Amino acid sequence: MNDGTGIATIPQLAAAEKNSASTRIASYLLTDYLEQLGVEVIFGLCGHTVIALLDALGKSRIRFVSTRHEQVAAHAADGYARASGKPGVLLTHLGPGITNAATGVANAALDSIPMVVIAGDVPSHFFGRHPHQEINLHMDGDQFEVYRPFCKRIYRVDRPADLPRVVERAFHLSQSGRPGPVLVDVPMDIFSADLPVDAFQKLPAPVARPAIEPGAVSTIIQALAEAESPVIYVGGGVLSAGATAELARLAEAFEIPVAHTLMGKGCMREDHPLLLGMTGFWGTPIANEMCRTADLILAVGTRLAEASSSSWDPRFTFAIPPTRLMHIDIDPAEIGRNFPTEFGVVADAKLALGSLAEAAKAGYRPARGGVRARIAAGRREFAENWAHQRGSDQFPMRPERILAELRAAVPEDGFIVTDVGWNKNGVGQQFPITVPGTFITPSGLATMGFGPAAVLGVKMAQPSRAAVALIGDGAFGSNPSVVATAMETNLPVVWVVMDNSAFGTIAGLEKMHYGWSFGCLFERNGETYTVDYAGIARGFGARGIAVQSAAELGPALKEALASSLPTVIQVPMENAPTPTPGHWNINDIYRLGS
Ligand SMILES: Cc1ncc(C[n+]2csc(CCOP(=O)(O)OP(=O)(O)O)c2C)c(N)n1
Repeated sequence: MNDGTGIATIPQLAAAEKNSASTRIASYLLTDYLEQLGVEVIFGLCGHTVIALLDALGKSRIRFVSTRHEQVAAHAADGYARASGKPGVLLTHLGPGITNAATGVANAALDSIPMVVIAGDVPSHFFGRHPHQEINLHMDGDQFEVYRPFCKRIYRVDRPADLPRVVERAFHLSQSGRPGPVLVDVPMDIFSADLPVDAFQKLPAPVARPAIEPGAVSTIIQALAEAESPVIYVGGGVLSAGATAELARLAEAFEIPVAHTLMGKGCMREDHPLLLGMTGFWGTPIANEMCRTADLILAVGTRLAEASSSSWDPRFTFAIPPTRLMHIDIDPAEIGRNFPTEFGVVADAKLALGSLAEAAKAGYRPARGGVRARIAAGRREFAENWAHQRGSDQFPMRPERILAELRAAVPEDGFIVTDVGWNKNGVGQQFPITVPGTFITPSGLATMGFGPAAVLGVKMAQPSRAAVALIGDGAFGSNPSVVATAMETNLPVVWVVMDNSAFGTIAGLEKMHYGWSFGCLFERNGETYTVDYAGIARGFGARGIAVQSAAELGPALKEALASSLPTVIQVPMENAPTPTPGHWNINDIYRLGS
């Protein structure tokens, strides 16, 4: 086994290794390792760079959900992560595969969703020769850079021996601290390389979440006890940390109203008397007002981002200062970014709220007797604006009636997955959520196309619970192939398509500022162009129901939820805007010219 020098050559070593029973092809070892990590499902789309891994997956216990577009796979992995609490795993081909998936991965990143993306890449021995489908305009084998702005970490695996370490790091990082996606970019030859059978040994370490120190608890408790009109302001971090019970205990102990962001919806039962509702542009007047006039805000697990903060304009949602801000977040980068912050704590929301609630038990009881009545009156007054619409027989339907029918039909623990448009804004503002985690929405990136696909992952994670995607026709039309995937995977999800023959929200915005909706309406030869979405569903072999009157929606929903087949319910809807009690600075920017 040598070339006469007595030293084995590299090909000889490789051949010897291949023959040895102590090595195995990397893709099979990787699959075993993923099983060991508890991965049950991988969403993705094939390509020549990943079939070595597909072969291994096909022979494993892991389910592979093959979608017809990588963005769908990424959103489905995202939905799976949100509904299961485990990282979503996505598999993509190189070049157009990884770029197609980018939107879905970025969407997960901006909502702090744990995800591991495994992408095939060109063979490493062809680096420099610009092989087929390689992204290389700045560097050879450079596709992983496309993910740099939104992934927590991007890895390109340059040697087979690095694969186990990189995969372990990816699962560790995606879930630790502030969760998010991590990319593992694998030149395809590495999937087929030999590795020692025990190469994948190291498991991600169990990590204790950062707690709040006693001194910080005292500081916050004292401030809350002394404040006259404090508000607890809650973001998605509270839900992802599973801290809703601790939140309620703290709020109740001190009789403090709770307002929330879009991602924070569900942090308290909608009928909790201390719940103000959502803030911001599409929020509620009482939430905006009590936040704006609070003397102290304790923000937890939120970025204090633009949409929920009325573009940080002090006239609408937050006037900080004079309001004092204390902020608890898992990510130090979030503290102090958007407002002057009196006190910041980097901690897990569950541990922090738990410690605060515990300390509050012992403490002093402020007399904030009028708070509940004021909240109830504020919520009632706003809801009166659309109360009559909830029973409206108008057809095309009023969106409020669609929400009312949906709430009546979907069990409390069922999932409502939205997209962007009236569905997201209206549900955030008007739809009662009582079970934490049942409202799933694309917040940070606000990606049209999320809802129809994410619902697949949600249902996969929680098959025994109802999963309904409430989406616009713009979103559904952008990738109806989700129905094929639901059929292939036997996922009886329900899509309720709010059909206004338009990218309605933007159509309304343009109309308001420019008097028309050029470029936002679905038209053919100057006439409204309507699509038979229910018929499309039937074409995929699924059920399609085209609702012909408002009265038909309730029964259609019941039928769909009872069915073992996926169902598209097409609901003609008036393009009525969602009320906007807050502010969005874009409205100060548009200028009508000639
Ligand atoms: C991928 C993507 N492209 C564009 C937008 C901008 N956008 C925000 S809302 C919206 C309209 C969505 O239309 P539809 O799904 O029909 O819902 P509707 O607004 O009519 O309720 C668009 C295009 C976006 N958020 N995401």
